[in-house]
Amino acid sequence: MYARNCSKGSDMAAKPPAGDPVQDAPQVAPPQHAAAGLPAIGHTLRVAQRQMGIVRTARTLLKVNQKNGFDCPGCAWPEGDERHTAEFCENGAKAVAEEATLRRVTPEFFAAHPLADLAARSGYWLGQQGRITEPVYLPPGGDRYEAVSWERAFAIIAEELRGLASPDEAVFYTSGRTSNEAAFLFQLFVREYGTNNLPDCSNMCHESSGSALNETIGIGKGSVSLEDLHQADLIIVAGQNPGTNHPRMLSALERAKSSGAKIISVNPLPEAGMERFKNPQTPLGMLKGTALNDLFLQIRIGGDQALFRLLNKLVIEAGGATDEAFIREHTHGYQEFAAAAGETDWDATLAATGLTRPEIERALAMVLASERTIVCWAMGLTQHKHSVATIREVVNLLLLRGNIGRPGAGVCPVRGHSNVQGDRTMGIFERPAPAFLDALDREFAITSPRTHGFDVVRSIQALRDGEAKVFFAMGGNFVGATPDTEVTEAAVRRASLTVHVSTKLNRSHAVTGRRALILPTLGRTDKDTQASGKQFVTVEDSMGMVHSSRGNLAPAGPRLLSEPAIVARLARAVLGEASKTPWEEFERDYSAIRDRIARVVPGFEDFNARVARPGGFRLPHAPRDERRFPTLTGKANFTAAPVEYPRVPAGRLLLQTLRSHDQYNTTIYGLDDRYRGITGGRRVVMVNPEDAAELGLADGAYTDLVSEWRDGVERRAPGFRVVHYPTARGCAAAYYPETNVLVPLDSTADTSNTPASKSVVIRFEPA
Ligand SMILES: Nc1nc2c(c(=O)[nH]1)N[C@H]1C(S)=C(S)[C@@H](COP(=O)(O)OP(=O)(O)OC[C@H]3O[C@@H](n4cnc5c(=O)[nH]c(N)nc54)[C@H](O)[C@@H]3O)O[C@H]1N2
Ligand SMILES: Nc1nc2c(c(=O)[nH]1)N[C@H]1C(S)=C(S)[C@@H](COP(=O)(O)OP(=O)(O)OC[C@H]3O[C@@H](n4cnc5c(=O)[nH]c(N)nc54)[C@H](O)[C@@H]3O)O[C@H]1N2
Ligand SMILES: [Mo]
Repeated sequence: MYARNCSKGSDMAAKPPAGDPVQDAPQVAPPQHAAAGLPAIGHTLRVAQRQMGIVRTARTLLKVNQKNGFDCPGCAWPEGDERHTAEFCENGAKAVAEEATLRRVTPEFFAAHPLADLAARSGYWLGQQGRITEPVYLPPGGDRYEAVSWERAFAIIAEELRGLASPDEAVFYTSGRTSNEAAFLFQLFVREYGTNNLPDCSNMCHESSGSALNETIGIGKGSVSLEDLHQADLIIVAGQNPGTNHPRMLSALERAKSSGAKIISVNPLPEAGMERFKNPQTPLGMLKGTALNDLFLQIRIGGDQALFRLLNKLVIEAGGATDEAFIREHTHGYQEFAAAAGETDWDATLAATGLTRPEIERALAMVLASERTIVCWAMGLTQHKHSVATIREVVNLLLLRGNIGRPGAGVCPVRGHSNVQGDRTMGIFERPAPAFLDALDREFAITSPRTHGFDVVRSIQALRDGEAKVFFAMGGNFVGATPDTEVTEAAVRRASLTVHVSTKLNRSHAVTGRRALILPTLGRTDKDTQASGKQFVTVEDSMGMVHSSRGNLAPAGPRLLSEPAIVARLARAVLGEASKTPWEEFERDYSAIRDRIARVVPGFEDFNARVARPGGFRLPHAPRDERRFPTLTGKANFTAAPVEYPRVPAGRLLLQTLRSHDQYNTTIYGLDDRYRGITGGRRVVMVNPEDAAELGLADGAYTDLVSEWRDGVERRAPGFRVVHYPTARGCAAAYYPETNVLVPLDSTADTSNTPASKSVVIRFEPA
């Protein structure tokens, strides 16, 4: 079979569509070797003032991550116990500015911009239009959205949901900004309605971490706190770009270094933040900065399982280097693992890493010199076919030397969206644990469905195949963030109804079912007042700390509803009198929701009282707290999977799709990627100069990227500027979401089913 798939959607177009003033014309300078510092502050204030003006900028930025303020809608990195006046980073400030912008998208805007116009715009342009102020509806056959009342909007959804042959024909997606309160109500409503079809952004993000950690240590969350990072001897940062995506993490790494920690970073790219950090909180930091990396391992994409296996083999062979008491008392499967590690073929495995033996030996020496080791990771480890096996191999390394469940040591998957971890804790999951459903059923006298629901990839397949007909999104940008853009967009267009609860416009609003609704909602920075008075919500950070968040700005418009209010009203419209759940009370007073969470979700006992304490509270974590491992064996499990790595045919490179410095996932803040030296455009492909020479790709040349997959379908992203860049040999890098069109829907990680968006085999064709 051979088919040609040339992208037409605006997010993928080679040139901006006619009428879209955003010009993509990348300029290239050498990459930088330090992150943050003065330029970051200037940049922050410029971006913030452009969106919010001076007064609002000051009022807003001073409240970010304060104990009486709101949780930054940027990343999920935790706040320390002592807070600075400015407890935010450049990219957190951009996330805040995007939300607290003074620009507005009103019903008049929709009257002036028919759907076809929205569909022709870039994601950047859509996001720049501002906050959505009123619910709008696209009727069947309509050419544009029109204003609609909330009552009518909920009635339309109820009519569609009630008309389905089965509740399993509806899909309810969640992005990771949703608060604990909203998430808990959302999953309750969806289960009362009758389905577990609760896919979320986590399916595309840290699902591989959850799968690997659940199996090996018995809980799918990280085991370290900020204090642990400060106390570590060795921190390995693998597959993560904290300078851009978790800038506040650099302060923690700096502090660890000042107490003597060593840092190894494992990455195909030399990311500026890991090279040198100029701490904006200290004068000396601003001037000189701190070099963070002690060792940079420039791994080949997908070579991490091989690297960690080689390290493990060497640790075992070193003799006396393993923590025998810990292994005996707390682990299972050591003998099998040691045997498998012993048999590892050195040359083939080393080739997969792209590293040299001396480099591995330097890393080994650092591992052996460390009594307290932490491994941090993000998307560079989770978005490959063999991601779950890779993360299990990371766990093996930590188990060998007893580096879990003691201070300064452990696993640290660094989460993305600010409440993605909390949403999962609240039950946003297509494969919920029976114990969770039992507790939910007991509390609300309902019968939750027990069959597993659809994750993100299965949801797209179900929409494509007509198995699912209604698509409802609690935030996010489903068609922008998911793989195989053309397949996904066609799938979503088959729906009878698409609904988006959103703060701002994005591509998903332009790709609709037969009917569509946009429901505008409050963001983190907005004041939330309900019948019982001013409300706050709660979130859980990447390290299991739960704390409150309260916005202080006048909402973007008088007709916005909060997410809990939207779910409560939707539930009443859909479930009617049959539901005995007190939805009205939940909308009136969120502490009533928290009382229920306290009775359903373990670790939230006495929730309202404990979250009232400044800084909040830490959720229990058996491996960290008591070296107890609630796995199937009752011990921490060594696992001995065969070593895998991507095979790339001659003349092809392995493409990773990643973030620039000026974006938050599909929200594009600007066209620059400052640390990588790229400005004014996003359609670039970074290629090692030696590979480029072999492939005849001159710096500055324009090329189409064509992905090759076993289904024989040719996926093409046209018009990328070649940038010679110091990435590992055999590897290439380009930005997401422009390159999502290249990621095949069926190319996913084993077990976790996460799209393999960091392992795309591509060839180049002159544009
Ligand atoms: N400003 C900002 N902050 C964000 C986000 C944002 O878009 N903008 N997104 C948020 C979200 S949802 C998430 S999940 C996180 C994402 O945070 P990251 O995971 O840091 O994001 P990516 O840009 O995808 O970067 C992946 C990193 O892994 C490296 N990498 C790629 N392939 C491999 C590999 O095979 N092996 C190794 N060892 N490394 C590899 C890349 O070179 C890059 O440095 O950030 C969160 N924070
Ligand atoms: N190729 C490729 N694809 C990827 C990735 C990759 O690295 N490469 N990364 C994946 C990852 S890690 C993730 S997490 C996903 C992200 O997937 P999503 O979470 O679906 O995408 P976002 O771009 O974060 O969603 C942005 C939209 O959320 C809405 N929004 C913002 N704040 C709020 C709020 O407070 N409430 C509500 N209701 N809506 C709000 C706005 O309308 C905004 O346009 O993308 C994944 N896709
Ligand atoms: Mo993410």
